[in-house]
Amino acid sequence: SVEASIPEPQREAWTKHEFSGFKNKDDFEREVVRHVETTLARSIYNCDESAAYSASSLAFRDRLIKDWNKTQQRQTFTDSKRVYYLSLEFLMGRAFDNAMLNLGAKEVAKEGLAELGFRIEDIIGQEHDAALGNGGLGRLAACFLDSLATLNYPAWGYGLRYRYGIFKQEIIDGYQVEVPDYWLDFNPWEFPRHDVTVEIQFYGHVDKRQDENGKTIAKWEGGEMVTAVAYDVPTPGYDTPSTNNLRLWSSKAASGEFDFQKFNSGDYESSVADQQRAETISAVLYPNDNLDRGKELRLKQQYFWVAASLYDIVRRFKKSKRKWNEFPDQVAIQLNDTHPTLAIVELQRILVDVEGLEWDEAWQIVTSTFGYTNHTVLPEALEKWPVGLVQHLLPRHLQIIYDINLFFLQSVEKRYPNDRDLLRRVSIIEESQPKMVRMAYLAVVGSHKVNGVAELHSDLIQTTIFRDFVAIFGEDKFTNVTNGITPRRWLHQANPRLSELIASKADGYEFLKDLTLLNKLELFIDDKEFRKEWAEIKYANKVRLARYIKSTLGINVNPAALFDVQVKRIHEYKRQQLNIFGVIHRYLTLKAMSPEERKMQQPRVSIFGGKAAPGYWMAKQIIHLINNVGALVNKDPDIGDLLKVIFLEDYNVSKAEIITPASDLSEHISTAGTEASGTSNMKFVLNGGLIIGTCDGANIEITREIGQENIFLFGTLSEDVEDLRHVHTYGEHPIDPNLAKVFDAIERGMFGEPNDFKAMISAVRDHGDYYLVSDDFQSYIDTQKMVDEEYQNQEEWISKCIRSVARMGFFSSDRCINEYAEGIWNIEPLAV
Ligand code: F58
Repeated sequence: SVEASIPEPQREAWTKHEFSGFKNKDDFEREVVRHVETTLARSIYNCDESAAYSASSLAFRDRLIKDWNKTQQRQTFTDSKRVYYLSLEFLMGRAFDNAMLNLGAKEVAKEGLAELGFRIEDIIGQEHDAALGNGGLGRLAACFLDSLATLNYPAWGYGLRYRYGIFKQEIIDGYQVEVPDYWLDFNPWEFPRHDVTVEIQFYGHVDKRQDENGKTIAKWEGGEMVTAVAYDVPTPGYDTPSTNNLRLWSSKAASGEFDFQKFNSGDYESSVADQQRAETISAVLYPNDNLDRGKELRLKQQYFWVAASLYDIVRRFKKSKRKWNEFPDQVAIQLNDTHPTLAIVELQRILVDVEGLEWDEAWQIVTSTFGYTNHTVLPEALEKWPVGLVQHLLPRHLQIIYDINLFFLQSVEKRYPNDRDLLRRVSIIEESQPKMVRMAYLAVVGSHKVNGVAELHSDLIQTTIFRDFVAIFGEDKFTNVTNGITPRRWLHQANPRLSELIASKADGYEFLKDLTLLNKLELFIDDKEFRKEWAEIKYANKVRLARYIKSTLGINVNPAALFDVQVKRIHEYKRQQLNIFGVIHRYLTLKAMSPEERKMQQPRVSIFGGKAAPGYWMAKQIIHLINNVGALVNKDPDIGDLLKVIFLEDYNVSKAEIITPASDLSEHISTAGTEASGTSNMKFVLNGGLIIGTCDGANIEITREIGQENIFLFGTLSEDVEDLRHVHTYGEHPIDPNLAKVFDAIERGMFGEPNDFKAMISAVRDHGDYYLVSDDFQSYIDTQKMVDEEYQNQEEWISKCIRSVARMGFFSSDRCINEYAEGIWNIEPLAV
């Protein structure tokens, strides 16, 4: 047992005084008061909500770390295989509510806080989101951590501890303005490990020599050192003591780097500058989604994080005193997109240069260790780095990349002699001006499994960007793992009343651990009382969102109207422009009606939210147009409650928890073939909303699961997209007549200065309509019309919602993690 490892003379003292956290309301209150008085040095007289939040979360943190310790000890003791999830982004959102629910202690905390004079909702509202991610990819990593712990898998996440997460969005005069998100003022959820550090090297040169046996030895020398410091964030599972670790690295000047010489001679500025340069590495999250911009600092971030994580993983492995060839039996590493691809090169470097293994043996270990998940086929998002930049920053790594490429191309040449074009196509080095390292190819070559994130997407990568690699490595290397979401946060936490209602029909809360149990709801679809409660909960969630809209924007929306929501990053491929053009079309149609006709129409609130990358001008214009449309429509007396257009500022995880349960309809309308999966589509359906969407990403599997009668699909199919684009470029393509009317209204200045929206219109009319907005417009508005009609029949609508929820079991991130564990990582759960 773990305890037996404590030496006999000390065992009693250690075990007797073991901290066990709070067990009941009284204990909890005592812990809160203790933290208020000692950790925060305050008292009842100046304990405001912020202090109460700090103290309560510290009380929970203490409990988490207890379970964390147990989990880690057990993993070390059983020497079990672990998976390491490498992700540059973890979009965690708030931790307090989640910790309370996962530990099953929310009631205790609620009552305790009430006795201390606080409402738990107000305390939860004090927490700043941990927003270390851009969108879907980062949130997926967070859902995975929740599932890994819940399912008792031995797993660690590795990421960067950005001082600034994704920027805060303000809307000023209808435009997005970015404000820095400094979130670390007070963060009770992390444990700084000032003793866990790694020295990371950059720049310098490589010295190649022969040793006494004639073997070439490469030495990477000189350059600059930066220190990585570990910060640990315990991540609890639901209804299990299993608590995994998320280790985030922070950069600081290497010890000795702070130049005392300069400091003593009075050159404070340059000695401080060195320090700041080191700290810059982990300072900010790059705010682009689905766009790769080759900035040196970004490459520095990647190597810094990858090198620190691998050092840590290898250090842990070496403690076990096993042979190197057992490494893949102990360690699985998953690359969340290509951002950590340098890990492949770094592990090869450690094994060959530092540990002295032969190249082939090392490469065998490396390729058995890594798995790579692809999240996009958009060409502009595929990572490439200029060879010159890699050479400068990581000279040894570039040599290794060239060797990996050489051996790979030799093996291809052997199987396909004289196919020079194939070699050019699959080379890790693109022979362009300047030459580029293709990170996705490196990731494919260096991993044993490559997966896409939804069926359509996995098929597409195998037939487009990785087609040649499928031929070379065989189909078995490529697989699909459809994304999922954690029902703990996205149902139980975001929609507690619905979760409770479901529990009352599904024999308790077991469905939160086995989401397929939702199918028990099918039995109650016709149960009058149940349907009534269901409808009441949806209405209450809409009232909550309406209040939020009122308090932030001062606009009254009618909770009885159909709430139509599109919240996600703003991007042309996600087609918020199609949505807002549709809204304008609706407005023009309503305006043209007589008052009697208008009375027959279904009232609607169109709700948008999402951030545009700061450098993405077109996305910012889309936000501007949405706001200008809202400004006109929302105060038009002819229209009243028939149509409201809302842009919610600063969409993030905690706001998603309010918005998602309040939708009747949500929009997932990307051009077919562009959205790898989407995950908010799953969240909305799980919360009893229907969706309007294209045949893209996970929408297709959602349709398969819930039935096509329960989803509003429209638009071009992915297999027809390329042909249409071809026609746009080389043939005639008249604009859809209804869309032409919308453009006309914009150009007449109905929504402000028409010049502002010229580029948006031109993209469709004059520049080939790459995203097929005009092609899909008529089917989009026809489908929206069907939505209006079907919504009028509330009984039928509610049936569809319930039936959909009942069939959503497949989309739990637990199912998804089990697939990775079995098909890619080969790891087993380890109960604590
Ligand atoms: C998203 N990618 C996909 N990338 O767009 C979405 O379809 C999918 O559901 C999700 O991943 C999870 O698989 C995404 O969010 C980014 O934000 C990257 C950030 C770093 C730069 C490149 C894009």
